[in-house]
This record gives sequence, structure tokens and C-alpha cells, in this order.
Amino acid sequence: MKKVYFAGSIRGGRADAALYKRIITYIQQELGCKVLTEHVGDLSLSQKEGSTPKNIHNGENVDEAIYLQDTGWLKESDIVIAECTTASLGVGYELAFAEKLNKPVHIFYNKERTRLSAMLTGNTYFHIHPYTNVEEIFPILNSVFEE
Ligand code: 6K6
Repeated sequence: MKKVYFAGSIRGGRADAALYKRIITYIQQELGCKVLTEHVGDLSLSQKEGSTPKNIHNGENVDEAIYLQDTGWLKESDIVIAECTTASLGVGYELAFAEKLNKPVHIFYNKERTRLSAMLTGNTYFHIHPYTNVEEIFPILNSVFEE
């Protein structure tokens, strides 16, 4: 079973969280893949993040644990799918990390809502999929996972 790293904004803003959840569910249920980062589509995540401004919990650095877990999952993944309409420093970092690991990277963004960074659109390594309607995402995912 293919392992998918789905990247989407968390601290960058949760305006598209419902879309992340839809994409994650589609990848799991229609394409039969394992999504390592299911929590990115957790609709209650913004509240959880907001209620814990300090990153130290029981003497543990929570952010360090997140970083170590996510970079581990990136290494383990077969493919990276990112939804980049809401800009996120964490997602940008993950995309560069995935490139260094030579993982295939597919980036989706709504071209009517954002102008993607030239650091992504200017990098021919990335497969970039601008869309105007979210319904366009799913047939593109079908062809990406057929390969
Ligand atoms: C608690 C419960 C679920 O998640 C949390 C804590 N936060 C994070 N957990 C896991 N991955 C995270 C968390 N915060 C950021 N990330 C990773 O960075 C995700 O893989 C996202 O793709 C990306 C988002 O970065 P920011 O800069 O928008 O937060």
C-alpha cells in the first residue's frame, strides 16, 4: 500500500482544513492509500493548537517531537501531496525536504485565491496543479496515483 504524506497549513491558518480532510479521505477511500498525516485534516486541530500556546508539555518539547515525527514520515513516504492555497512556512519546509529526499511532489492551489511562491512555481522538480474549482483536484489525483 502506497504511503502518502499530505501537507497542509496548520499554524499558517486553517481556512482550508475542510478541503484537506476531503482530499485525505479521497486518498484513503477511493485510492486505497495510507495517509501518514491524517491529523492535517482534523477539523478541531485549530482549537487544540490555539489552547496550547506553550510548546513544553510535561517537560517535553512538543514542537521538537512534531518535527522529528514529520521528517521521519517524509522519509518513509512514497509520495507527497500538498494543498498550498493557504500559505504555510511548515509546508514550504516540507516541500524542500521532500525534494532533497527525491520524493515525487504534487502541489495543488486555487489560482483565483492565491499567487503561489516563485520558489515553488519556478522549481521544475515540483508537479504543480493550479485549479479554480476543488472538483478539479480529484481526477488529477486519479491520474497521479495511476502512474
Ligand atoms: C496536535 C494534534 C495534531 O497535530 C498537533 C500538533 N501540530 C502538528 N502535528 C503534526 N504536524 C504538524 C503540526 N504542526 C505542523 N505540522 C506539519 O507542518 C504538518 O505536516 C503540516 O503539513 C505543516 C504545517 O505547518 P504550519 O507552519 O502551517 O504549522
